[in-house]
Amino acid sequence: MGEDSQRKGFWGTTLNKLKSVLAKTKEQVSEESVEEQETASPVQNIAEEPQPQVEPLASTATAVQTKSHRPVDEDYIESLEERLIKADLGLATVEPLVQHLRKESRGKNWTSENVDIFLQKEFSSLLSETAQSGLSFKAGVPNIYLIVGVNGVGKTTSIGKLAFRFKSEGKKVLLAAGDTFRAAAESQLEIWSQRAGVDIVRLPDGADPGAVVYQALQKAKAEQYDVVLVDTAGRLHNKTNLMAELKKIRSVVEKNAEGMNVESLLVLDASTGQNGLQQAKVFSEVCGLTGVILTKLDGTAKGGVVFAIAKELKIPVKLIGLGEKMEDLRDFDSALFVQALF
Ligand SMILES: Nc1nc2c(ncn2[C@@H]2O[C@H](COP(=O)(O)OP(=O)(O)OP(=O)(O)O)[C@@H](O)[C@H]2O)c(=O)[nH]1
Ligand SMILES: [Mg+2]
Repeated sequence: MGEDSQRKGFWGTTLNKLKSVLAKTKEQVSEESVEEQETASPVQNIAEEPQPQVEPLASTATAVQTKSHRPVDEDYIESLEERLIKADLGLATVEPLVQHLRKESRGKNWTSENVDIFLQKEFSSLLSETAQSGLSFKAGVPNIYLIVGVNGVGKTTSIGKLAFRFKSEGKKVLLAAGDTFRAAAESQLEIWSQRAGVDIVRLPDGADPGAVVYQALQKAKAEQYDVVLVDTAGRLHNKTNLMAELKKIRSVVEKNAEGMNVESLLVLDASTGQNGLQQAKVFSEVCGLTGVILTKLDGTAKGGVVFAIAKELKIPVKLIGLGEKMEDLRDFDSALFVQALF
């Protein structure tokens, strides 16, 4: 089976999974939202406004499809608007989209099928606001990928997956254990380095992450590594400490990566909801993000926040995580992503 058909197979499965969530009662969905809130970290609470209840994006399309002969009147548009907001797209994205729909459909006897086509076009054009590309890579110099994000989103796992991918492509890969806040985090990265068969720079527990990154960059230059993947903490004692630490890591990279290719990638859990936009804003100020890795799309993934991130911050999604295993990483394909919503 070719890569392409494998991906289509995946999206088909994902879509079915998303649709099956529709069968859940509203109560179940509410319970999950409460659980998510309870486990939120201090940084995940960056957004102070109340978050709308999250619903799978596919429910929007399915709801539209089941009423396929319904005329598009004001009631219809209002209920669609509500669903889009619940699907994590965010008010700032939904309002202009719905206004555009009103304008386009006026006097044309549209049915919900026309709306489907309209939405597909709109979603595709939202994602095209950022140039869609995979990770950048420059041959002959170390390529530094700084991996950031709040705790538990999948940073360390994504590094393991990336290490495996680069290694399979024949690249010389080094991991930097920059999450020195928890000893377990470094051990977790060490396990990934063994699984992927790549090297790691790790300093004694509690070391300065800036020193880890410095040492990794020196080693990468001296020993001609192609790739350095830098793990970072997702949680410190508080948000200010975390941001100060990331700033420091970033400045160590800037001072020591002359001529190298550097990317700062934000890892986002697909089910985070609109809070993901706030996370992207905060991390973008500190680390100048070049892309997003959207993880956990294998679950009852929503992921609608990527539209808001593309629209407001112009940061592209570059990779997606589809599970916990080494090979569960794919390049983001906006056409397939939009298709999977329908
Ligand atoms: N289903 C699924 N699980 C994932 C994916 N990516 C990561 N996980 C799981 O999410 C959990 C957290 O992953 P980590 O990689 O430890 O997350 P982290 O961001 O490094 O967390 P901290 O180091 O605590 O900040 C683990 O149980 C992973 O196996 C994914 O794409 N799909
Ligand atoms: Mg980690």
